[in-house]
This record gives sequence, C-alpha cells and structure tokens, in this order.
Amino acid sequence: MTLTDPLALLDIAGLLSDEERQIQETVARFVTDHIRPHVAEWFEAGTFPTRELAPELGKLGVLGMHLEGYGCAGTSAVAYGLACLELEAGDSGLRSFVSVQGSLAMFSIWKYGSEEQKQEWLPRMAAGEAIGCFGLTEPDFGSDPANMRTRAVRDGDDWVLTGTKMWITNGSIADVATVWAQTEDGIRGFLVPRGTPGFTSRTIKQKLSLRASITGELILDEVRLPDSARLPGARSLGAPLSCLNEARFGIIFGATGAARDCLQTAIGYANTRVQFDRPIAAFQLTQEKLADMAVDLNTSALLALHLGRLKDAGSIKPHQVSVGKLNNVRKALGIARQCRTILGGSGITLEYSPLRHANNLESVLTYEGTSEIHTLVIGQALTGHSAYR
Ligand code: TGC
Ligand code: FAD
Repeated sequence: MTLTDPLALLDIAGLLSDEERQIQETVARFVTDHIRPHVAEWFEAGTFPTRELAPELGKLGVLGMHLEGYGCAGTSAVAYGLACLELEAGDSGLRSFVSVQGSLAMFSIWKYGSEEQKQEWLPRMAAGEAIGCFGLTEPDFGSDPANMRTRAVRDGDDWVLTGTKMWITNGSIADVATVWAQTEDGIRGFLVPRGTPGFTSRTIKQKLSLRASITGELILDEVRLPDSARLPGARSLGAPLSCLNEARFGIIFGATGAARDCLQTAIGYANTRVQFDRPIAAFQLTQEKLADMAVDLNTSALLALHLGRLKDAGSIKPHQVSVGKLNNVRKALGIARQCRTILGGSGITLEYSPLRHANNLESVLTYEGTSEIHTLVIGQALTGHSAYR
C-alpha cells in the first residue's frame, strides 16, 4: 500500500465533518483547474492575474468566507483554514491574496467599520469585484508598528493623512486601502479609496519570493478624508493586531498545504527516479527524509485543526495563534527545502513546486509577525515578561 496523500498517514480527514471535507475538496478542485496549470508561469513572470481571478475566487466563496453577512459565506474557522490549506498548496501568493482580502481588508471593515462602510465595500469585496489591502507596515517600522510615522491630523471636519506604507500585498492594485495611522488619541484606521487626491502607490519589483503576488508601497501625501472614512470601532493598536490574528490563523493551515504539496511531489519523484538500479524511494536515507517530513506535516495539520476547533469554540488566544504560525511555517519551510534535495537538479526548476514553495515560505516566515516576534509572544505568555523592547 502507498499513501497518495501524506496527510492520510494519520487519517486527519477522518477528524473533519462532511461539510468541511466538501469545502476542502471544492477548493482543491479549483486550484487544480485554475491555478496549477499557470502558477509556474506567473511566478516566473512575477505577476498575479488579480482582476481575472478575484471574481472566480468570489464565486468559489472564499473571500471573507468566515465572516457573517454582507455576501460572505459565514463558514466555520476550520472550513476557512482548510480552504487556505488548499489555496497555499497551489501557491502562497494565492493564499496571500485571499488572506489579505478576507482576513485583513474585509475583516477590518467587518469588525470596526460603520454600517455604511460595510454596505459600501463588503458585498463587492466578497464577490471579488473590489480589491482591498491593509497598510500597517512602514519602511522604518515593521515588527514595531506601535511607533509608526503615518499621521492623521484633524482639520475642521476632515482628517489629513501623511505617511508611507511598505510591503503591502495588493497595495498597488487595491480599490480601497485600510490604512493605520497615529492620531492625537492613538492609532486609528481609515479607508482610503483609490483615486483619492494625494494617494499613490507603486509595485515592488525584483522579489525573489512570493513572485505570484502583487506587493506594493502606499504613499499618502496630505490625503484629505472625511470623518466617515475612519473606522469608528478601531481605537488603538489592538485593532490592527486583532486583524492579524485572523490572517495568521489562515497561514497556520496554509503553510501546511504548501508543505503537503512539496511532500507529495517528492514522494512521486522518488518513486520514479532510478539511480543505482533502484528507485531513490527505496534507499533508507530517502525514506528517513520522507518519514521525518510526514511526521512534521501531520503534527502541523493536527495543530492547525486543534487551533481551528479552539477558534470555532471562541476561545483561541493570540499566543496560541503564535504557536501555530511559528511551528507550521518553520516546519513547512524545512519540508520544502528537504523535498528540493530529493529532486536533485530537477528540484531547482519551476517544473517542480518545492523550491517555489520554499522561496514563498521565506516571506511567510517574515510577514504576519516574524518567527522571532512569535517566539517572543510565546515567551511572554510563558514568563509574563515582555522582551520586545
Ligand atoms: P502591546 O503593548 O503588546 O499591545 C498593544 C495592544 O494590542 C493588544 N494586542 C493584541 N490584540 C489582539 N491580538 C493580538 N495579537 C494582540 N497583540 C497585542 C494588547 O493587548 C494591547 O492592548 P491594550 O488594550 O493594552 O492597548 O504592543 P507592542 O507594541 O509591545 O507590540 C507587540 C507585538 C510585537 C507582538 C506586535 O507589535 C506585533 O505583533 N508585531 C508584529 C507586526 C506584524 O505582524 N505585522 C504584520 C503586518 S500585516 C502583514 O504582514 C500581512 S502579510 C499578508 C499576506 O500577504 O498574507
Ligand atoms: P524588521 O521588523 O525590521 O525585522 C528585521 C529582523 O529583526 C527580523 O528578523 C525580526 O524578527 C528581527 N527583530 C525585530 N524586532 C526584534 C526584537 N524585538 N527581538 C528580536 N528580533 C527582532 N505588511 C502589511 O502591513 N500589509 C501587508 O499586506 C504586508 N504584506 C507583505 C508581503 C510580503 C511579501 C512581505 C515580505 C511583507 C509584507 N508585509 C505586509 C510586511 C511584513 O509584515 C513585515 O515585513 C514584517 O512584519 C517584518 O517587518 P520588517 O520587514 O520591517 O522587518
């Protein structure tokens, strides 16, 4: 007997409901039909066909899928996680698009927006007709957003925003940006529609990672906005950080999908590649690699599922999300690199997925809180001491 799916080793699918399995299969089919045939080409060209794919992803129902109302599907957190797993098995850039749209841009409006803001943006964003981005990071403040320089100053009834946001997924194509800025009263969030005078963006080029994803810089030069553009419910740094919990949660599952794709590819290759008159899969050293990776992959998937169940029960804590993000991305990156070794020279081309995934996972290790930051979050939970500054 051979296992075609390395996650079958522990029969993790047996822990899912019929509905969860169905959603996972539907997303997996979408990725097989719409993403796998093209993704290497997009990666090589450094492009992502956002405008074409977004409505398709909207029809699939994955944009803001775990949110209730406003055209969103309102699925469980586990179902959302499984969708992320299948999307990232295709490419981290695809999962990034869906994470940023649903868990950062839409979630910030859904959680902190006014009823008018929700009505204006959420249905169109769920359908993939409008694209959002989330601007927290700045050129000089990544891990430490509390010190951001972007300022929003009151001028009569308006706000005037000035500052720069860096490394913003979908930044140069988004129809609306959720922008976080310092005010006299602490950090606040603003919705900045594309075309607002003083608001410009540019695409960041020459990336070696997450090439099938658009990453941009936002420049706000005295952007004047009415008070109705402010997210009324967002009153401190806790607001953007709470959005990060949502996207980090998706990454916990997503990274596992990238790792599964690598391992599946490596097992397939090892069974057909013959050296010294035997398939390389028959060598003990190869089997040790495969077994170690399968153990890591399956424990990552169990951790993801456990955290998903906690989230669905409404009891998940931010430091628990950090455990999942730290472990599962680190393990996925290790698996992707090890799978590349099994592919030998063929492993350095785009014909096979592991090195593409490994390159992508370098970004995933850094964004949404670096591995060092998540280590410190866990350290603080264990000791009570904050060691960031
Ligand atoms: P600190 O004093 O600890 O906290 C400030 C306030 O925030 C609360 N808080 C949280 N609330 C909800 N969820 C969390 N995860 C939270 N973490 C903290 C905290 O309780 C406090 O509330 P209050 O009421 O007392 O004011 O803040 P700090 O300045 O010491 O920083 C803590 C630290 C380092 C953990 C935080 O700054 C951090 O997470 N830094 C990492 C930044 C980051 O992850 N950036 C991500 C940008 S978005 C992105 O990367 C998108 S990639 C998307 C893609 O393409 O998929
Ligand atoms: P820095 O914070 O400068 O960190 C550099 C190094 O120092 C890291 O190893 C870090 O762990 C370490 N370090 C920092 N502080 C400490 C400390 N206290 N103790 C120990 N080590 C420390 N941001 C958004 O707002 N929206 C987006 O959509 C978005 N998309 C992104 C897409 C991509 C492809 C990438 C690469 C990034 C994206 N980001 C986005 C930004 C991302 O969140 C930041 O890159 C990340 O938070 C780290 O910030 P930094 O790059 O400024 O690194």
